[in-house]
Amino acid sequence: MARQDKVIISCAVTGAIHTPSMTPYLPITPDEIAESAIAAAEAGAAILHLHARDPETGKPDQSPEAFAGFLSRIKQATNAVVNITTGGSPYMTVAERAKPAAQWQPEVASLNMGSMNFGFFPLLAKYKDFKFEWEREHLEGSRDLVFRNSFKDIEYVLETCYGNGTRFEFECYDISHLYNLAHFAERGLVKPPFFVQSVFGLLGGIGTHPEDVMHMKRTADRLFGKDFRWSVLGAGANQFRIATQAVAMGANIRVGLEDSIWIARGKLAESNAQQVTRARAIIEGLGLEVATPDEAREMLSLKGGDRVNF
Ligand code: KMH
Ligand code: ZN
Repeated sequence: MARQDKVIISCAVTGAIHTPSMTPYLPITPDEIAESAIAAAEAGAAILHLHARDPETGKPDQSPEAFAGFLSRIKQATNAVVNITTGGSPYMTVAERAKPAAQWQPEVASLNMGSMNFGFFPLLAKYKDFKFEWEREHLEGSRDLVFRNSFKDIEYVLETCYGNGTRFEFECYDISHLYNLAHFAERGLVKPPFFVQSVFGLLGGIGTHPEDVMHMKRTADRLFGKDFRWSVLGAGANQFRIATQAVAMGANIRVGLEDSIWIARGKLAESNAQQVTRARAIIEGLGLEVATPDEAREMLSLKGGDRVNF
């Protein structure tokens, strides 16, 4: 892993997994997403990972127009790097998922590096009442949900986005996804430095044991040497324990309500900024410094905030 003096905080503002009935603090409308993202940037997030939702129902919406309601507002109000999801929702096709990043040409887009079962149905044990019918179906349907990211799907995202100078947050939910990234690197279809986002704790992906985190780093070190920047996210209640371990090991971290709606055991996070503030405290508590957006651009070789299409 490349040595680094500064730690990048990414904030994933709303995502497509949590639903409105789980927390009143999930940003849903374009205004809410913009305000929450801007506050997260002010709290120290250098990168904003963004999804869009239907403003009436909160259902994930991957139309490019759904992103138009907040992208330029965020760009005007912050210097943060905008990262547009190509994961969308695991229920969508890759062609649908890639559209917003292809159109808006952000500095960073996510790129999911392998297929996996994606089970969030265990949340049905916790949540019984839903404001919108789609929420129950969304959870129930994940018993039989494969988040499809075949080699052809990954090639498709690369073909539609790489030519725009967009670079990637390579989302790796398991060790095999690192090998898939190494395969694309070998073919010369992706260029270093690789921004590897290791995801821990989703049902269908790698677990949350400290050994899982160690093994992810060991494997990435062996495959990519100095050619990668490592970032880590822990899903759900594991978010800050994993973030702390990872920062101590030299990683960057991702937080945000996409990944966890909690700030402490049984206590909902009231904003993305609250989680970013906690992430900052962890980094500074370990004697390290938080990277600014421009430092993140330098570390990840990004094209610059003036070269996006919004
Ligand atoms: N929901 C995260 C665990 C994406 O947007 O590309 C994965 C994610 C996918 O962020
Ligand atoms: Zn996402």
